[in-house]
Amino acid sequence: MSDRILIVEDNKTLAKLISKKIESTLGFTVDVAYSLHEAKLFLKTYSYFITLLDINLPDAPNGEIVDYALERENHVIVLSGNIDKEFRQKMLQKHIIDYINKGGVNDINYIMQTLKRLQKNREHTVLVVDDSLVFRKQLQSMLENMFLKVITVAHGEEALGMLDMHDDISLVLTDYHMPVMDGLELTYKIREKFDKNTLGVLAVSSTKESETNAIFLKSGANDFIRKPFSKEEFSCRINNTIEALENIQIVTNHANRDYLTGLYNRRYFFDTMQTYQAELEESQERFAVAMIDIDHFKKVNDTYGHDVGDKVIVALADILRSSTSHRDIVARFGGEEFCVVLKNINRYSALDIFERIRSQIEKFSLHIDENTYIQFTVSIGLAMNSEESLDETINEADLMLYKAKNSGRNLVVID
Ligand code: GH3
Ligand code: MG
Ligand code: MG
Repeated sequence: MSDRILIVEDNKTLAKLISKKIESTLGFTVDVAYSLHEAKLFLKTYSYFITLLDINLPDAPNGEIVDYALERENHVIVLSGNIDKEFRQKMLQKHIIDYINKGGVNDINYIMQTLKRLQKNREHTVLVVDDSLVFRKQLQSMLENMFLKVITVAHGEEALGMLDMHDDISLVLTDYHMPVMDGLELTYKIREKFDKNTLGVLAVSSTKESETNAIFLKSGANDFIRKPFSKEEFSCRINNTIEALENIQIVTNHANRDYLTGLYNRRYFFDTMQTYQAELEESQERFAVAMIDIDHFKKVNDTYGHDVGDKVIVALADILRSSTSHRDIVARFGGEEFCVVLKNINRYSALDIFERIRSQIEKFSLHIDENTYIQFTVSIGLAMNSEESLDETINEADLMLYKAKNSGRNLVVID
């Protein structure tokens, strides 16, 4: 995907202002053209993430640039000083992403927000559920123009199947009237499995059914859109819902993760272990708990300073993360102490894995500057879960860690 943006705008001061802002805050490479003629040269040379197009140019006074860019499959945002309603509607009927007024400080901020939104949309997938092929295609095309990834299905049953198969779907956009399972029933079913903060549901209903919208919201939809809708309302509602989900994710991350390393914190560790242990009740699956502590860490701080000490902690976190699977749990309990749970594993393999981690850390050296490389070691106390409680297993691992420290450090000890 291209990371270039083209601005076509004959007001040089404005063009430079927008271009500077985009380059400094969003990191895109920006090309600026002052006329249709120049724009054509750029469009022939590069492919663009977005083109920002002024519709009144010296050699193209009536938006000719918009058609030219759209014909070549560019993503277009129109910049306009023209507030004529009819003209605006005419432009919005074309396959453009947005129609933005320009000139004011707020307008420039809006452009930046829009670009940021579109950039992040590339990470989201929307599941479109509609029994009408025509409507499905139309929604798909609008969403794809907003840089969202799209999966389409024709009814509710199929939608539930898709949600089971794809764990990267952010938003379900569902029609109300559908055969087999309608939008409401689908929303109920989705909410039995996925909560509102991790998977958004947007319902599309028609204007005639105003009470349906309330029922949709009560059954767990995040928002609804009434048919017929304008392209602008559609994209605002989609973007708002996705943005709300992202914000919840940010807050949740702050609450669950350790600020320095990005690893889970102690609180989240116990939360997620509770869920895991509930899942385990029936199965014979065993897990290993390791308490890991850096050896003589105080010396690192005393010799090189607290900042370097922090870098060592981060480096260790990275090693632990990269040498375990995404199903395992790696948490920072505090200070220079970490707890790692390996799921679905036996005693022999657990010991093998932690022995390898210990030895990898021993060989690792952290580059601080030209003359400074830091090496460090860890002691690891390991315990397998048994009939006992999680607390007891952790205590056992702690005891083994104590033994490792007393037996000379840089060791893995198992009960
Ligand atoms: P041992 O081998 O017995 O574990 O010795 P140690 O020096 O690693 O253990 P001790 O518990 O005596 O010291 C731990 C030190 O870790 C003391 C504390 O200042 C430092 N520390 C705790 N949290 C942080 C942190 O977030 N950053 C840095 N840089 N240091 C920290
Ligand atoms: Mg102009
Ligand atoms: Mg220590």
